[in-house]
Amino acid sequence: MFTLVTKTNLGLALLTAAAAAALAQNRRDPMIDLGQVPQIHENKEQHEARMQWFRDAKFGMFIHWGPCSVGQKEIGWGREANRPWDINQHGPRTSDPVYDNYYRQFNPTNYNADAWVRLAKESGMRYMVLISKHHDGFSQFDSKLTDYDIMATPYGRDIVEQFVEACHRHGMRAGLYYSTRDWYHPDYLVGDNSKYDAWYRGQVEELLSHYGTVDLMWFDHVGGRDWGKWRFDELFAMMYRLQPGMIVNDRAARFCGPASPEDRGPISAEIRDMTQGDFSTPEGRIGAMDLAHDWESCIHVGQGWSYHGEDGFKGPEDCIRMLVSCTTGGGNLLLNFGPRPDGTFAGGEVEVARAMGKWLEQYGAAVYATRGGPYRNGTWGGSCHKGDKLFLHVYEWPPEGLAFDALPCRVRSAHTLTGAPARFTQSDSAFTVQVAGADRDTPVTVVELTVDQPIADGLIIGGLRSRSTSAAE
Ligand code: FHN
Repeated sequence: MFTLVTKTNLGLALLTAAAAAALAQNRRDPMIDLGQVPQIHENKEQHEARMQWFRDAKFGMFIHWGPCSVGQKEIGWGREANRPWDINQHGPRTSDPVYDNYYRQFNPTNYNADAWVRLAKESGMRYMVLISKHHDGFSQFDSKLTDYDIMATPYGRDIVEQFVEACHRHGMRAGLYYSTRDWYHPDYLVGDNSKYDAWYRGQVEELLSHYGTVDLMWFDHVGGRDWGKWRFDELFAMMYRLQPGMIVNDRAARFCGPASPEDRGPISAEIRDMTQGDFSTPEGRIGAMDLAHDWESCIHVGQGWSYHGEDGFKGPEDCIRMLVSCTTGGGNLLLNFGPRPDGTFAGGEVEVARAMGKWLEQYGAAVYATRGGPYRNGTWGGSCHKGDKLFLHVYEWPPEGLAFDALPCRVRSAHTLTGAPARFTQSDSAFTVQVAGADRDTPVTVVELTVDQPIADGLIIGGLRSRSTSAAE
């Protein structure tokens, strides 16, 4: 993230600095001087460098796993009790004795972090994000700040440590998910929340101190609406001190926002912008095409985020098209797997992983390290580019072929990535392309155009027109 400080912003910042000081009086420690945290005021070049791997990676594995898998209950949300919606519910919590005691049965003796990372690599994934603590409050790592953690289970070994170390061994980017929302912790949102706020930041500090390099932090909402209940300045300053190159999603402060008159807003534009993180996180859907801001769609393969048995998985072709739609729209796909209680993946998930890996072996050159556009993506497919190559990913072919707005460059040649000819016409007003029926592929036909000059990053020039009417060359 980087912010251009204009006169207006500066004035606002000065005005709210007084508010910041006043607020800090309510809390033990003075506000952190975020001007001393380079990542928060990095320039465009520094930001581009920090985001490079993420933008090139395109495809990651999300993993929702915990003792809830023992009962096939949805992680966090599977607690039957008075689900403690965290907003304005500061009263006694009703916990679910069954859900909250699954940890006593949790013994994933078949958990093999190296096997997980190998499967992710086989599927063409370039990063992984593992749940370290979900809303249910259970810590999948050896935390000195709670007894409700993996060390209290029959398994008794640090899941997160094994995961991060396996990522390092296999050259896989390691991400950790952490839910600030905590429906188990007795101090959560109680009073000024200062006890819980310090506790959860202590856990994040454990995660970012004990396991070596963490490439990505994936937060998942806070509760309540009162920005004054949280010290995000302390959180981000600590994170970047421990992991200078790490990137952060947009949910560290998500759900903060006034819901009652006494709720305070962000004490400065700087804090508000900082907590927006480095990428947005459309969930359960393909993000809208956006080449100006980084984004990542998170979507589960199974019936829910965590394990719900051996059926009900999305098919490989749908998942391949999801990856293509994210890539051509300028974003990433974080595809979620929910391991069984024993630490293995269900067959339906392994099938998707292997099929996507096979597809990427053939077409990965048209995905990895590309940038979205220039044609607006849609139900037809989408486009992306890299150097002098422009790739058209086509889901559906009208019989007469495809017609697009004119390109800002000349096409030198065109063929499918399976080596078949692609016939095209180009004029100052249109570009058309056609591939013979027998040469089309499912779930995507990928056409590679060689152009006489690179397509500018961020350029969108409209998209598919009506069906092609011109005779293709
Ligand atoms: O409530 C969670 C949900 O369980 C899951 O972890 C997703 C993943 O993006 N995040 C929250 C819903 O937005």
